[in-house]
Amino acid sequence: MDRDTADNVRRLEIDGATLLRQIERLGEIGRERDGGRTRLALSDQDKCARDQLVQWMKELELDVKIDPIGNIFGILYGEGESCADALMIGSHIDTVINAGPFDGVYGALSGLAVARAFRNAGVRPLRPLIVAAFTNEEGVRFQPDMMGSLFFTGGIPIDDVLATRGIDGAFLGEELRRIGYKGETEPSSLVPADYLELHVEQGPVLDSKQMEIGVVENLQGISWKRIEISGTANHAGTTPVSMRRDAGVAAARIVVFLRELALSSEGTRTTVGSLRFSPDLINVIPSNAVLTVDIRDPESARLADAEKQLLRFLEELRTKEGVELSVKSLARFEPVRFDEELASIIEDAAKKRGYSSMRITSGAGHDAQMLARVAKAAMIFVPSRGGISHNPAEYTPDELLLQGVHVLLDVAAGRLLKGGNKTEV
Ligand code: HGY
Ligand code: MN
Ligand code: MN
Repeated sequence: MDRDTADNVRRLEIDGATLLRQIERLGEIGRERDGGRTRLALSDQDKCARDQLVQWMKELELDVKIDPIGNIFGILYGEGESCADALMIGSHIDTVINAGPFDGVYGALSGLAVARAFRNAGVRPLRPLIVAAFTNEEGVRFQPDMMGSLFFTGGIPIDDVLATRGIDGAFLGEELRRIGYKGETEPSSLVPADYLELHVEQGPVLDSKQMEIGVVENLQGISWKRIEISGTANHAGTTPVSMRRDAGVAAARIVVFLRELALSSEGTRTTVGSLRFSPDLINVIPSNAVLTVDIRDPESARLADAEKQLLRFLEELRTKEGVELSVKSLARFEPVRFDEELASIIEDAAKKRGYSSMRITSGAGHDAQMLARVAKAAMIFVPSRGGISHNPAEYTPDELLLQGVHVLLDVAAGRLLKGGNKTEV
């Protein structure tokens, strides 16, 4: 490594105070009364956070680009203008309802912190650094999740995206135009060589093992479905069980079936997060029930088997309860393995900083799983206290947040100034 590079690398420092302040500032947008925040994709609150992120990107004189689904990119150019050999550091700033402060935001703002380290040190990278915030990672208003990065990597056509109808009846394309984030930038012009994403683990593994850094090797497969059950409304008092076509009981049997499936499996996780009856009245047998199913497994075959078991169960239910059922797939992503070279560079960087680290599977979905389709992609985790996330109680101490971004800086500096990692540069 030549002397100049070594000097450049030594001059790069994360401005931790600004990063923590920006995380706090975004956490104020969409505040709920009990401490959480809600910024559903393409909502007014999401727009507010987007505007704030774009302003911070402009303060760093990054070249801000918006693509047709509203993905936001801030570019710190290298020696050339082409992004073909760029390093992208990204995540998301949309949230679930009543979310914690770190999910997504931590990774997007840490990318900004790396760009700030270069700006503050007056160091120009050899290759461009692109900071990205992807649209609709959560997928709770518009399905599927990771929609922005799925579009960016060619996994869903723009017409399908724009025509997507949300759970509130809004059309994605109209919402994108309403908040002023329907951009023109051609995604293919920004596809990077490498992609890094820093994220809180959102699960209990690192915290329970007192590990400081998670080197994410793989990410489990995801299957989302919506099931609609049609029965017959009838009087709660007069109708004998034998005459009932009870959509409510059918839905409840599905919930219990999925729990039993998870308990009897080696690693499948199942969740019914949303369940609605109608007419939803105390003395009327439900004529209709709509529920969502979230099935996850790191093993592709086991995930497919779980889906088959569910469909078989639904067939039996149709006869047993005399109800009609329709099933709509909302998301289906195979398990993903991340780039081993980048993972070992992350591991080295953690070790050289003296941080404890372990290899880990991501239980949550992330934009990195989509970027892995087009670039060398890897993720760095920091612990979530008690494994809590998608909950206002989501918490990671400042010191651990800063350790994560230091590892990110070291790996990024290595990729942007040479081919190795910061400590080898
Ligand atoms: O569902 C997920 O894992 C992510 O939060 N979108
Ligand atoms: Mn996330
Ligand atoms: Mn999330």
